[in-house]
Amino acid sequence: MITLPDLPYPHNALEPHISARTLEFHHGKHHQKYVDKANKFLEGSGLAGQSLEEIILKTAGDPARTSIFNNVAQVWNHTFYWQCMKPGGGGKPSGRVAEKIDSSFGSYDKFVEELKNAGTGQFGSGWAWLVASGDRLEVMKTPNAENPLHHGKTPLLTVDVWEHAYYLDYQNRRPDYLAAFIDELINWDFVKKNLAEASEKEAATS
Ligand code: MN3
Repeated sequence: MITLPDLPYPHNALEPHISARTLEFHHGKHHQKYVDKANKFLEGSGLAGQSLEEIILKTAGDPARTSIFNNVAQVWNHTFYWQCMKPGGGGKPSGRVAEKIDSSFGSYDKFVEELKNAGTGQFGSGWAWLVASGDRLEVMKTPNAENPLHHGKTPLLTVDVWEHAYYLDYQNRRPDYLAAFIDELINWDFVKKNLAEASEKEAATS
């Protein structure tokens, strides 16, 4: 059984940038519904009990298992997204993450521009990501439930650009939500941890 993980902070912790009401709906209704549907579709599939990552890799691109993929990937994506934010986060990172951003994008400002373009340029629902690909970092966007794992990339950071993530607080102003996410919310400690794990994995396989 897949279960809904707790939010890593209280519902009001990200105010005024993301309201308690948004998190109550987004976590308590949307994320919960993906969990419930994932469990329903996994029943009798032979995949129940495997890790979310394994199920994502095994069902991606399989038209017969779209419902499993969509719901399991959305469970994974949301669990990851909550951890990408913290109260008092955002702004320029430091240390190894900053070095990697500079060497991959040229500067922090270029990275911000790319992430904003990915987030606003994702037509309809989806996600914008910072990923590790080999020894470089890249920004990418994915539609709907897709995530970088089945594109052979390691997710480091994501921002949910489905309307349900920002509509109550920003209505149609997706760029304002993205700016608040980048300037006020990004949990760089989480990105740093993900980057360290990606580097270890890269070293072990090369
Ligand atoms: Mn969402």
